Amino acid sequence: MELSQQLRKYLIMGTENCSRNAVDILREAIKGGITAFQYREKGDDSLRGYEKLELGMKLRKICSNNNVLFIVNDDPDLVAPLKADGIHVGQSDRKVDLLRAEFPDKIIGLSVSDDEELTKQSLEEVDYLGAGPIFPTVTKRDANPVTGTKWIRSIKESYPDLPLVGIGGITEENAHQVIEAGADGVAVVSAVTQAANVEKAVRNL
Ligand code: TZP
Ligand code: MG
Repeated sequence: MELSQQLRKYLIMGTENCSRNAVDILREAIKGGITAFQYREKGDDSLRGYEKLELGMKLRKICSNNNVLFIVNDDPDLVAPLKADGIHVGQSDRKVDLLRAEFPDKIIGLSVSDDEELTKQSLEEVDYLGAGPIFPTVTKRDANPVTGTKWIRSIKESYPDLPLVGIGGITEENAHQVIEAGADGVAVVSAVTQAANVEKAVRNL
């Protein structure tokens, strides 16, 4: 399957985003039809060290068994032990050209939040972009200003062949706007992790 198709319904989460067992949430989300998963163990109360690796191994296995892409957020040291399909980084994380040298065959995703960030790194080394926050979000405390869906259209005009997912404040109600603007997929945290019925929430996206 093309990467752009595999990024269609992209769940991102770590324990801080979950008010119950992350393993259960991932299983339910897979039943609902997510195509990709990002292990983003981030924040003051997040797991570290062996515990982070241990949960990652459980989530990785579930993804492998269900043909769901497994991407690790901003932790190069976890890529090999988890046999991750790729790594996703933000602007202040390890630079993509260094990552590419380290991981020639892995998927590399980069977060961008404005036009300037699109020019700061070599996008030839990037397999997909995560653009946003498209809408207001409460999940990322240090999020940059919202971009709106128009920006997706503008990125796609400049980089038509680079797969792109929208992120930030995406819900069952507004996901269609992100796709209509030209995104290949939607990346969500709270719309799925906080849903009363996770499986249904994914289906409705
Ligand atoms: N990057 C930009 S917005 C965001 C991240 C990780 C958080 C998205 O969370 P939610 O709950 O889907 O708005
Ligand atoms: Mg980061």
